[in-house]
Amino acid sequence: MKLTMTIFTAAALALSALSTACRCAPAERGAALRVIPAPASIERCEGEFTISPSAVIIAPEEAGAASLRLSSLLSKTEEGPASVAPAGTPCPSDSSCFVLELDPSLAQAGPESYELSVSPEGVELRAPAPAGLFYAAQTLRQMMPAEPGLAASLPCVKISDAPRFRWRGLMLDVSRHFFPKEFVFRMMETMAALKMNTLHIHLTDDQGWRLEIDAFPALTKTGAWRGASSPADELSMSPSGPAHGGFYTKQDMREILRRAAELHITVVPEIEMPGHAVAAIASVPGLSCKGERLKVSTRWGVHKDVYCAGSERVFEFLEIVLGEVAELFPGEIIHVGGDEVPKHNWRQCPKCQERIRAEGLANEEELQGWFMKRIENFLESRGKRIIGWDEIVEGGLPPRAAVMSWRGMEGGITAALEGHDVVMSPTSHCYFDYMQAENGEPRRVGRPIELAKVYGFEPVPPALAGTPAAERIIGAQGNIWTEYIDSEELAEYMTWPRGAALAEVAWSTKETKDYAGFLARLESLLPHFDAMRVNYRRPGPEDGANARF
Ligand code: TNX
Repeated sequence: MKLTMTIFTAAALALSALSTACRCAPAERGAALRVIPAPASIERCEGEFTISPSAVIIAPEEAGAASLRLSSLLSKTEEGPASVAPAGTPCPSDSSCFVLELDPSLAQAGPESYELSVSPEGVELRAPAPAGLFYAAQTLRQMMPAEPGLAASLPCVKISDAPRFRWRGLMLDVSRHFFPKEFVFRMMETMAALKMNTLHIHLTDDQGWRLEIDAFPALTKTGAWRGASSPADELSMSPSGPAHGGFYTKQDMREILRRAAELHITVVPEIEMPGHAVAAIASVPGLSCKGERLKVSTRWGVHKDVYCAGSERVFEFLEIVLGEVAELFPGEIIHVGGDEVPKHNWRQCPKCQERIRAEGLANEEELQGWFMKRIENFLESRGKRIIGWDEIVEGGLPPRAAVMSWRGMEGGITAALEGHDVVMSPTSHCYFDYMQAENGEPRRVGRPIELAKVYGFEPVPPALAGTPAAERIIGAQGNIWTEYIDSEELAEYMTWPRGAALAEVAWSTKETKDYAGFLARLESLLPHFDAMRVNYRRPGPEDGANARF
């Protein structure tokens, strides 16, 4: 055994001497690897690496998910997973080896960065943190055939990669239509394959409350269910069809969070306030200005009934709810909504008017600002930060709040100039509930946001480019609102491949962006979607390389 090892080590040394001599050159743009999002830097080297059926993964324990992922990727279905050996194990001579290494000297490029080197004698994945190793494994996955387990060879390359933005998000609206946890797992798997790292889950709205709250069982007993509404036109303001409902128990959410952690995804829960709150108002007495009994809404759009800003009961309620949410979700950020809040009831409400007087506020806009600041204060006491839709800019931003700019880029620009973190998610490029082409789509919702349009999105607006405020733009997000998305199949169809275009917007450098190249690489990604049984819209002639929007 010792002798074999010595011979093997000598052979490996000889090979590594060869590999240093191996010639590498920067990859031509068009000849880039078939990987989405495009890595920051790729060198193509001579030769290839052949994966043997007995591949061994040599990895430190902390690599966890990355090594498991690689092992299931390399496994032949009949043979079970490839073996994983602890760091330092020498590569057996009759195997091909994938060596994963945590290397703190790479820390400067950030925890999600990685280096991947494929040479004839082996594959090396190096990163400063487990997230980087996980992304290196995702890159390898796309370099390999979509069907796992086939004998394969990889072109020799040296990749050095890191994300442009730290928030690479998708928002899933589970209120308008509920999607079970298994669907959330699938969505996160697909996101992770594209190096997206933030799932914003829109848990409450007028049409349904979707998270169990121990202190208020009525929120899900009543608030998670809406009645049947009279059949209406497909795109009417009413959710036509049968009663609808569902919710996540705390246990369900813990499972989602466990999966998310394995996939290096942060889950940002959204608890909407002060508007989009009819499901809560219908479930717990005393939350609205007028105090009348409402039903969980069976119509879409903006509702005039909102939480009463003058009532202490509302803050007691929200603090209990947010306290449970803060305890359940490990991420630092909680989304508190803030969009589309009609001020009509507040104008008529003596308690709201008294609050305006007592707090010395100028008007109802400032009352919303005061509301959000009070909530921020509470959440800060629980170690959390808030993010809200860009309307929260109008009433005066809470000091540490981040902003999600949706009505355009303006709210985001103002917030960034004031020193707040901003996620860009404008309706012009990022609304995945809007249709994907003018013709032939299953639902005609919104104006078309074509694949090329999403790909062309630039999260840093010209007004900020080159200024220190540009650093405040922390990322981009696609939003899957589900008023008209009532099945898992349709949700995936609307999300992919536009989500892949957005993943590239958020990860890749501005300089590597190239729509024609993206389309070519997409051709190799779609079989991976097929293998994962993920539905998507196949790009049509209208999405071709010349498409410009
Ligand atoms: C606006 S985006 C909304 C949502 C709707 C969406 C439909 C935002 C903060 N509010 O409540 O679902 O448009 O596209």
